[in-house]
Amino acid sequence: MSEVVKLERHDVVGIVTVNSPPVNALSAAVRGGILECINSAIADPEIKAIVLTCAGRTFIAGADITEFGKPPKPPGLHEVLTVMENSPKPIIAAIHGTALGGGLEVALACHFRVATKDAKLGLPEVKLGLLPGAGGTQRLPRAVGPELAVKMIVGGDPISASDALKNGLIEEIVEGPASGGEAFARKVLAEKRPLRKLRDDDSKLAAAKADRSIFTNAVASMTKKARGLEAPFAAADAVGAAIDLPFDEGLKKEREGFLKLVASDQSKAQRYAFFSEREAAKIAGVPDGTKPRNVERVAIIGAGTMGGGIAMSFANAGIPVTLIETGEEQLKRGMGVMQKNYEATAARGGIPADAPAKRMALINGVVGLENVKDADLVIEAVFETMAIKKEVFAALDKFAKPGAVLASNTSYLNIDEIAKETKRPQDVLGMHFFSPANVMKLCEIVRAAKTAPDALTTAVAVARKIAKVPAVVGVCDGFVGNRMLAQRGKQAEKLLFEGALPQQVDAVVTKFGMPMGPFAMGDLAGLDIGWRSRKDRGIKSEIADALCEAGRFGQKTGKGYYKYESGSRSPLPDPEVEKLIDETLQRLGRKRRVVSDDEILERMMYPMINEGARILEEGIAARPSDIDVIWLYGYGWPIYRGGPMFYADQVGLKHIADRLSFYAKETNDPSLEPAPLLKRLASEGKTFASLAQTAKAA
Ligand code: 3H9
Repeated sequence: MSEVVKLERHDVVGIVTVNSPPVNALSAAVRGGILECINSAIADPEIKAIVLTCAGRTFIAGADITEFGKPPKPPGLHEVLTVMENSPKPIIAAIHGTALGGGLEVALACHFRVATKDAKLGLPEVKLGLLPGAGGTQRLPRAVGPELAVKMIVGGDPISASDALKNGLIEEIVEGPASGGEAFARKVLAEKRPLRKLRDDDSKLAAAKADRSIFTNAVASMTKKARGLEAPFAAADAVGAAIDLPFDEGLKKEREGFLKLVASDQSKAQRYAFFSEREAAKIAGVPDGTKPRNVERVAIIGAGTMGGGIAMSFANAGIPVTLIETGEEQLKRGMGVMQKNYEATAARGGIPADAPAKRMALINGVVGLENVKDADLVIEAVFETMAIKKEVFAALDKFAKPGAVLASNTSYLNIDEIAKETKRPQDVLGMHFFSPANVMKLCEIVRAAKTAPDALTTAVAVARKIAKVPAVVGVCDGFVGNRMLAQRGKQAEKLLFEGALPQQVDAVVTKFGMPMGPFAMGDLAGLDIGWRSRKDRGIKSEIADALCEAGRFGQKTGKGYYKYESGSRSPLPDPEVEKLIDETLQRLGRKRRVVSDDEILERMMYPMINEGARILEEGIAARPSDIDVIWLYGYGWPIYRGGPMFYADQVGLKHIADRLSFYAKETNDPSLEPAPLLKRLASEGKTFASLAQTAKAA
């Protein structure tokens, strides 16, 4: 008898229930249990119809990802699905929560599907660098037509139960999964409905068979943003096979594609990212089960770009916030920017037409810090200077209710120092959002020396609630992400002095898969900010200074490291910049040399990895995977490369340490010498990942 799947009989209906927490993934035990129970139900003469349902929070959420890369254990999912589809008795999948990946493929092999109204159905395999490998690419197009199938399989996003009903993926929306499934089974028996095997039903493929552009157009639109990724294209090919080939041949094609992807470096990186993201939500050093504080009311201070973006993140998640400014004027401006932003998104079709009004109604703009008094969580997003932050926190200490979590959105200032302004440092921490805060998923949660464990779990829980990916970091200048980025920036600038051009450096970085290179990013952020701060600190950076002196502040002035045509954000290489670099180098008595793309890549990536090693050594990040999560979700690191520390392990730490030593000498820059941790791991032939394993074993 299976431990995780049970068969019960309710007179003529056999109820097969999967109970394998947390998400009923299709482990070998679950596959074996389903097969055993379905076979028993088929053999039981009393049973006339079978319902497949799940206990716990969700229907089957997919294959058990932890089994990938290990020797396969019988029975295979195909074998189970073949028995189910060929069952002489109707099988009804009764879905609640999420039917994802292999879970939806199980449901597609059933003859009928019903779901609760909040259920979500999807084939998200591409997000793990895979394609559906248990018939999903062949059965889903037959269930919903190739256009929607391409959207779901190549894009990877699930659809709601109501969309599933509209498109023929389910037959009914039910109240409870088991009871609804059972009632539906009785209806099937009473009406003597013929068993619907999707494999034999090509009716929804006819249009695309006659006009293949239906399929190719859908693929073109879904792969527009798939730069560098293998899986979406392979998944599209497999759906194409559903249109072009008989079912069994299509299945074979799908299988080949799946096996190739599951062994690919990209999928390994994407699976690593999946688990890293979940690992990051577990806070090192905080006891399991530390309950977050209750957060019902949230206040945000500052309606500028960051504060507004953060407020929008809450409103997007349906959570009301109070947005506080110092004056009516600033508040009006901030509210106007958010309104416009929402309207532009709605005009593009990104959100429904009524969403701007609904979301703005959740943002209550007020003037005066005393309005924080009811908030359980306050997020400060005012001007980035210590004196102002201190003033705000001193006021918060006066007005905020006891036990409220007080968070600063600072991107580099010392939270310990900010916390000292209050008599409750245990409630103070950082919640560092990334710009644009309503879009970027990362939230660095900064743990100060006295931050209480439950204040930390509160910040992590809230971040997850508003669909952010939290990663806990310690206090240091720039925290994890910006501290590493600073190393890249320093090298980028040095490369210009040695002979590279902005467009050459940026091209190497974007070819690697980053959304933008350092110079295009500088132009976007505005070069005048750094210029002003250098002047304040008496620092010089000859090329950047020369650009600013020539009025080139970046995109906002139509020229910076690049030039921009009016109304366009596309950077165009500018011969004037090359001339300006040449003149600066001549003035400094330097000669340009040819810098290879390989050198650029190494000097962009390895110093950041080196800084990552220092960050780990200092305990600023608890795990290499936390650093990777920060880069994946805050800086657009390509998911198929897993993150900088994962990438370093792939390249080999010895190679990286050797190259850093080489550049340290070659460019006379001792800061490039490999960090002690990197040196040690390299000499022991180990990886960064080995640190996480050692920590787990301890
Ligand atoms: C596939 O199906 C391939 C097939 O086509 C072909 C086969 C031949 N496996 O996210 P949560 C763990 S590919 C193993 O925090 P939520 C997760 O690590 C798969 N473990 O919960 C975490 O563990 P821990 C296609 C899994 O409520 C715990 O469950 N399916 C799996 O926020 C809770 O997860 C997918 O890609 C898994 N499949 O969200 C769906 N899924 O507590 C992947 C989760 O130790 N899963 N875990 O950290 C999800 O999207 C979300 O987990 C889900 C729940 C929406 C289900």
